[in-house]
Amino acid sequence: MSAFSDTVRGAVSNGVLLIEIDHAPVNALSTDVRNGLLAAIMHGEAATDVVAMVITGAGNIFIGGADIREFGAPPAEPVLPTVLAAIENAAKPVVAAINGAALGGGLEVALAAHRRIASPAATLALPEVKLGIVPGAGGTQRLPRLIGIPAAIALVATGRIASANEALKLGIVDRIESGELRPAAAAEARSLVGADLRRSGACDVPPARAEAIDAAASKALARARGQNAPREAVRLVRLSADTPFTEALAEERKTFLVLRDSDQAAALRHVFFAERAAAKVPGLEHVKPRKVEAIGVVGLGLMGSGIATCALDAGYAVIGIEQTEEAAAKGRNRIEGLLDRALQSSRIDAAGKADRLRRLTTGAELNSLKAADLVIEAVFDDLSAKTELFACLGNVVRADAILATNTSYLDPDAIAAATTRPERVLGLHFFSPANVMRLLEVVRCTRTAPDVLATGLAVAKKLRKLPIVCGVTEGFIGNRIFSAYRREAEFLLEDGALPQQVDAAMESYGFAMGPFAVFDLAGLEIAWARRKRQAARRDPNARYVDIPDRLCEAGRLGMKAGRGWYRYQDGKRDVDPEVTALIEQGRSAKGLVARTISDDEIRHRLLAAMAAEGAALLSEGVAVRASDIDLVMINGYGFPAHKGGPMFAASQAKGPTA
Ligand code: T1G
Repeated sequence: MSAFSDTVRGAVSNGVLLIEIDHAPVNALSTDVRNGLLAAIMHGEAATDVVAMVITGAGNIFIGGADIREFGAPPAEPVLPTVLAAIENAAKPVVAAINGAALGGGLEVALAAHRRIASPAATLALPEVKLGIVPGAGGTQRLPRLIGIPAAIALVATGRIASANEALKLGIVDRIESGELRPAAAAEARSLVGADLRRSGACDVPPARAEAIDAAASKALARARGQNAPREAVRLVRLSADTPFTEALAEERKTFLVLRDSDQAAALRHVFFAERAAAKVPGLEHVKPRKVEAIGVVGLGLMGSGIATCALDAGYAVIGIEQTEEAAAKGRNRIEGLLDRALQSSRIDAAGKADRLRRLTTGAELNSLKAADLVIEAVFDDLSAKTELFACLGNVVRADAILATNTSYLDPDAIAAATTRPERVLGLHFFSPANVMRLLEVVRCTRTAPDVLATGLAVAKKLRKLPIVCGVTEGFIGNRIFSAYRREAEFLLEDGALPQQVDAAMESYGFAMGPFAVFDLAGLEIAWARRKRQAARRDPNARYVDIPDRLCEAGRLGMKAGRGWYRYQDGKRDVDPEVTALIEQGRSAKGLVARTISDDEIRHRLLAAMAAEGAALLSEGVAVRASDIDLVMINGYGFPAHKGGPMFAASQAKGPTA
């Protein structure tokens, strides 16, 4: 193979130039790749022994997109649009052999080719909006020309990944090749020699009814709360209906460059790399995880049945245990219910459900956990119940089996101490619903052995969770920061704000729900019980707001009770003057006079409170890095991803928060 650059090489066989991009780990379109690709196309166009070309990727990825690491600097020549114009306008046929993920600029390369053949495992997407940008090399103009505007909006404005089959149905790819992809693509390219080549940019946009376009747009933007990129993506795709291709390309490029340098894009890039960094835990680089094939779940209530379901989804054998056979049967029904819901929404098929149920055993026989490599307890969050259980488990499970607790607030070291081998205990703190929420706090107890922690991380990855390692502290990372958020929100009430004002300020910042609405959703009784538990050891000099206690004493326990910080009727949330009165009574009882508090101050104080608690977690060594804290708050507590998380936001803050 001859080299067109350090990362692009090619070879001619039977008149077809096969161009291979080999830029580990994901064949990203770095400057060197763009240089090599352009050189290869120009060589192919000029070479007399070349009649057609095929572009493909080394390994099992086609092209992972533009090189995100280059986003900090101005784009270097040749920019991707230049390379794609050379591909699209080539006189000789160019076929894209999509051997794996074709994402962002990678799919744009394929769209510029004259034909696309995919392997069955290929995945295709324009995920740019997840990075706060829009496609910058024709994706918003070539895609609608192939699949129509509504379908293009559904993909570009959400960044959703399409499978090879779906891409074939939509018309993104022309064929799926389950045999040898490269020779098939070469044959396809040869078959196009002399034919009228289909250049996506020159295709007419298939007609679509205005209502269909509007429906696709509002559906795609429903969850885009405060994010600019999805809205811009819709605008650009709509443009393809009536704007000449070249003009629309220029508008797309301009928009891409503006968004690329925006705060939202910087925040989402931070999140992208934070997710990659989170899996790298200092000290575990060379530690081999233990083999886990069978997982035991003790307690099949709301959390336990969710945990069991996501373990089944990941391919594990699951042993579900309850105190009685009757309770175990109820637990099994819950799991079957979750699988039925997945079946109804086509996330699994009937065979998938049957396979999962085949791998599930349930009962009240603790001894059946002898077969488990890992046992996760999800029983009621009570210390004596958990220590008693762990003492039993320690005598039942194999010596090399790992024990995990799903506690949210209790001390996992105290739970571990109930077993004879605390080194094999760790915390696996799932978030509800456990089969849906990506976040998983992997708690390293004081005695947790390195390979036990490494196993926890490996299992989390297989469960398709986002594992964040944290040390032992009350509430771990998420709940500890959430407590600081709650505390400051309550201070704001005493100082002069009202729940609806605080919530509106945080919702305009980007949270789907403000703090008081979230407290009501979760129920006020849990925090109330914890405040009562902590009362005896609370620092008398520390500021304490007792208004929430008054609410709970008045039976206002939250949404489930029909009233909390708000009142709820027919699912609707309303301000309740009774709460305003309770807050005013709380202030006057302390001789406090309310003052006007701006929305800026509210946002500033709540974000600062979260960042300060995050800084404490870092200095205590509970969190490994600041970006882990950002990921916890984004994936577990609704912090808007396009703000980057509390630690990132604090690092960007230039005064009152917009
Ligand atoms: N650029 C630079 N580095 C990248 C990268 C990229 N596009 N994608 C991944 N990496 C790094 C990542 O940081 C990690 O590094 C390593 O590769 C493995 O990644 C013009 C402007 C491709 C599905 O949004 O979704 O194109 O931590 O752990 O699980 O319109 O990576 O080892 O040092 O994720 O096998 C659009 C992003 C860009 C796709 C592979 N593309 N990547 O998943 O590996 S914008 C994307 C992914 C664009 C154009 C616009 C995934 C993957 P390190 P990994 P993986």
